[in-house]
Amino acid sequence: MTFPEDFVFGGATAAYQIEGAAAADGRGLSIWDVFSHTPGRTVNGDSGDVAIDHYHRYKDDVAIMASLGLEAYRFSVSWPRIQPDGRGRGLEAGLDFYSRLTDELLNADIDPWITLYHWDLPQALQEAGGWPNRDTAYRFADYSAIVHEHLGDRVKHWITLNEPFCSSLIGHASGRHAPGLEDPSAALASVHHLLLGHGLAVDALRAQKVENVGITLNLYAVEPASDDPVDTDAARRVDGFHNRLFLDPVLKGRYPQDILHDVAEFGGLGDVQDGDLEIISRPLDLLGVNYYTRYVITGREDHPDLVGERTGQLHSPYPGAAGAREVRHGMPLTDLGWEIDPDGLVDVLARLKREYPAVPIVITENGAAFADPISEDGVVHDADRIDFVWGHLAACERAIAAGVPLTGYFLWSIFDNYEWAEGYAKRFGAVHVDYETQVRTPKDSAHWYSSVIRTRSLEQQ
Ligand code: GBH
Repeated sequence: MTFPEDFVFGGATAAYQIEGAAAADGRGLSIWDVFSHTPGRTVNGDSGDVAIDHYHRYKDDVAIMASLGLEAYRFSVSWPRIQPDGRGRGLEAGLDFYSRLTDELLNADIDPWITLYHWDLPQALQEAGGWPNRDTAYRFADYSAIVHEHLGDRVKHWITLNEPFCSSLIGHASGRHAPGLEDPSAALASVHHLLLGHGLAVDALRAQKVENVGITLNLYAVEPASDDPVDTDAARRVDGFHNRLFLDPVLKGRYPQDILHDVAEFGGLGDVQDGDLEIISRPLDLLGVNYYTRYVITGREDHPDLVGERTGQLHSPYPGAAGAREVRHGMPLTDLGWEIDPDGLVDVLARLKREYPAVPIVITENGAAFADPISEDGVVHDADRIDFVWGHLAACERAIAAGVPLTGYFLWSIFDNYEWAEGYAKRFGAVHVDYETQVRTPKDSAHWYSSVIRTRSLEQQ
């Protein structure tokens, strides 16, 4: 089978993970600057201060993407480059950077896709209460309007939020991401305010005649480890927090009743006002799906195959369901220990088709971290990454054949980059970056992906 002519093959990044230049041109601090500079928060104390210095090397980076034949590039805008304090008029230097990047991409025949928020909230807004404060939603809509005003003439695809699950529940419940809180009520209030911010931003962009706007969610295939009610209830909750708590309000205009019931003890989702869900469920032109793995879930504390501390008791991102834990299900692992399960992607897409109103779906991220040693010949032979992407693109083909309206795939990531709390130790890129010299070297997977794009097919690879 070949991919449809209008299927988009792209690559994705995010501002804080690649740009560096943290103090350049009046950029303000974000919650990730503060978090990464707090001792003990990230592996090796790594921060995005320098990252891959994309802010200064964007022309070289666009040239590399062009040489690989990328059709589209999804990047995020750093809010504190545009509004150092999270409010007020847009900073010229910041807007100019994204304008030059956009032009460079268009000249290279690469379609720019913008994510407005990939986790870097201005620290000044955090100090005013952050996402648990309703006002942040309005600040986000203002900021979104400014960015679209400057780039909307050239950028035709807009994503409001990247993975609100992470910003809310990892940032405020398990505390593994900025702002590093462990406060279930704050986490749940931020779920609602992030989604409200999404809806308000959609309205702001529609007022400017945006052509394509959507949201990106990180969705998982979730299933119970057994038929035991302890496991099925734990899996129901994990599916609720990861998938339905975000899909239902955005696509159906209501929160899932069972999860609302489970979190009532923490004050529910906080201050949900009349009319909010109408705003949150504005019609979208696309749904972005980031898919990485399947979770097989147990509620048994003594399950023999429990996965370490990530979903462990101490740092659970699931308010009221700390006992819900992931178990291994025997699939091969990436170097971050994530199980490789391409069939899970088919399951996620089939579920969207079955249970939600139809909307064009784009895989806005999929990829894998491996150690990626450089071999004697000076290149990275990342056969494991090729296998991973091949498997997931084959899953996309199966989903399309089954009638899922899947219209694109963005590899995470094009370049090695700063993997948040995991620092620089694990590499997601199709292009290797030497963090000492900033030299970029396409890995085998980059050349392979390039030929997939050229032939629009997985055959003969
Ligand atoms: C995406 O997150 C992000 O959008 C992207 O920026 C990131 O680089 C990429 O995937 C690869 O991770 O165990 O609590 O410490 C995917 C969801 C959220 C999965 C954070 C791993 C670790 C959190 N990721 N999570 S924790």
